[in-house]
Amino acid sequence: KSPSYDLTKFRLKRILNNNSKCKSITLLGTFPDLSETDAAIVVFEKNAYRESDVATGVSANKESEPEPKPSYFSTDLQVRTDFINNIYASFQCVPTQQLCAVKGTVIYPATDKHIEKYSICQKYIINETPDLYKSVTLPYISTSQFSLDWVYNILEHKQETERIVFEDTDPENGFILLPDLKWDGRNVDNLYLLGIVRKRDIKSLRDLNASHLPLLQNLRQSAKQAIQQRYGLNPTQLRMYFHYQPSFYHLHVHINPIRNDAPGIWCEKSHMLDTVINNLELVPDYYQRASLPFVLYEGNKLLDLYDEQLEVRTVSTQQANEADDVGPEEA
Ligand code: M7G
Repeated sequence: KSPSYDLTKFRLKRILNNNSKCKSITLLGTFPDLSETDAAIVVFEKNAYRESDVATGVSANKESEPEPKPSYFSTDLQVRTDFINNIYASFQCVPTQQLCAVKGTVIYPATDKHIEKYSICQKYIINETPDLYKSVTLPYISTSQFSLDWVYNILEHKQETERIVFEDTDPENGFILLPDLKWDGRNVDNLYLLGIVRKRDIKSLRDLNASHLPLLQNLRQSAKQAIQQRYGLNPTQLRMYFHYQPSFYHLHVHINPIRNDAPGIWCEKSHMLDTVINNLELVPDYYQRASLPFVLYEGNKLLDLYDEQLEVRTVSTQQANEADDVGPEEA
């Protein structure tokens, strides 16, 4: 028998996730009415806009229309002005009640596995100096990293050969261009290609120096040409970038159309190929001298190693507390 929920009786224990992009919040708590101990997960999610709700047709104002459909532009709309500056204006709008509905999802009783699934793991950003790279990151990635067999299979024509879009076999400056695992290969709108260099001794961005400029310039130029010929995409519509840290330590460039939010285009992880080339043109050993920020996830062994050195987790809690301490009355 389904329990009868009274959402207003929900008692919050912890926020599991707060996603500003999806406009959703995931809460862990209890319904003391039903049980003091059984865990409940409540998800609130703002609804996507329906195009029919922004209609401005005259029929809604006609007296002959018995029940006008709810519209944002009805007389019920409450508007508070944030500011008006020259040709720009910002408002807080509260539309008619029917349009304010929020989707609620409840999982009750929730198991530990549900709680894990609905929680985000903590992430931390660290600023990796060249010394930290040598003393912490490099020893770690030298002993513990994902296998590169799939990369070598591509380079040796053992796998995915028929998927190759373009190949330059030059041992120094050559590369293979082919669809990323994430792309279905059909819809050019979400095209996602990888440019994998032939040379095997460049682990990541960190290893790049001015001697690699011919390779990077060749990759940039030839990949753009090949993509224009094959897919009709203008070179100025492409984003080409490296990830730092990558998951796979064999140099490769991610390529996708700028108009599409490809999975994994996080600004904290991406370094544009154009910028990398420019940095190396200006400073030949830029990436051996630069501090490079990167993100560590809870559950990653490298996080434990950095925590021993820099107390990454503790610092972050202190900062959070300091931020919390500055309440509105003290600010
Ligand atoms: P990354 O920057 O090392 O790691 O990129 P990320 O996954 O954190 O972005 C590696 C890229 O290689 C990713 O975009 C993967 O989707 C892609 N990829 C991974 N594997 C195992 C394969 C594969 O077997 N074939 C192809 N074509 N792409 C892969």
